[in-house]
Amino acid sequence: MAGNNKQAQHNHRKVMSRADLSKRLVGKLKNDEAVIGGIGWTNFELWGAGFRPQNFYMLGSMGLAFPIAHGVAIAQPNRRVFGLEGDGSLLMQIGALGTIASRGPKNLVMIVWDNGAYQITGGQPSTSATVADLVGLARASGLEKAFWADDEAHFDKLIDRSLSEDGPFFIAAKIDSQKPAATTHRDPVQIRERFMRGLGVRKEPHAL
Ligand SMILES: Cc1ncc(C[n+]2csc(CCOP(=O)(O)OP(=O)(O)O)c2C)c(N)n1
Repeated sequence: MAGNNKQAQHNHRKVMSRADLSKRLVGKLKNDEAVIGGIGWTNFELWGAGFRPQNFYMLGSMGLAFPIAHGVAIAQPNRRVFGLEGDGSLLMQIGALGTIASRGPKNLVMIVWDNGAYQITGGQPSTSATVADLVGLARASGLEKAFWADDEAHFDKLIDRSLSEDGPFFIAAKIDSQKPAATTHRDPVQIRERFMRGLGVRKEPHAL
């Protein structure tokens, strides 16, 4: 059956390391690009790839990395803005893709780490483990530049494209369930203040 073939193809994509891909991404950021890290292990791995004042580490709420990144992209159109999200979080807030596509911010790049699970809460399977194709959902929401990363070299190329071409871009990678080595320092006020100063919107000296 065609459906089964499609599912088989979807599930045989190369599984990569989120730690490795997070480091590859951060290593390419040379122009103070903003990065919004979604809840869960996405966030921990972004923290582990090295603190940057242009990073915002989302704590507690699923599915807000892309909406927040969208807002930052609109507010600062000359800055490239990345949103990183887990599959479970994206699936919870899938309508955000259509909103973003209809607005079409050229400087926004969305990246999904798809481990097919709600890993941080115990590894319950998400629908992307079996039937839901996240790139298919993105395309159907109106995002034309939506791609699966076939392997690490392809991921690098897609990031290069997203840094030099108009977006919005949507890049998804199948990743393993390796536990991150680091944990985000949980201080929401400090995270917010550092981010605002990192983006140049808070100028006055602050105690943090
Ligand atoms: C609205 C809401 N429901 C449930 C939770 C509990 N929760 C926190 S993280 C998480 C799983 C996130 O899954 P995913 O985005 O795929 O990231 P992963 O843990 O796999 O890195 C859940 C269920 C929450 N924080 N908010």
